Amino acid sequence: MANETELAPKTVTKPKVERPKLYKVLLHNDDYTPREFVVLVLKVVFRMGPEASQRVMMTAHKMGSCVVVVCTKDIAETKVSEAMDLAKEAGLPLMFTAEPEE
Ligand code: TYC
Repeated sequence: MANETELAPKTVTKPKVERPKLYKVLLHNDDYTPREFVVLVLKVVFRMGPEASQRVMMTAHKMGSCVVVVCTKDIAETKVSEAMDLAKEAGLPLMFTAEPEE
């Protein structure tokens, strides 16, 4: 005869998985960077398609800034420095920043 006694664990541990804090990458408008250069950076660094990069560039142009992507702190900071490096190399004042999402 099989033993039907259920062996229940004395304690049940709830898995505590911390969600990583998310950061948004912002694109800032300026008066000097050509629109085509902004679109190029969005395509190359953020792997955005032609329509999305055009839309994000135009939003920053009209509103002053635009969220490009929301991701982990690590990725956000890497993307910002890659984008800023391209701008610096080209001698343009184009600005990207990363900040924690509320
Ligand atoms: N305002 C720039 C121009 O008129 C274009 C531009 C758009 C620059 C978006 C930065 O984030 C930016 N040439």
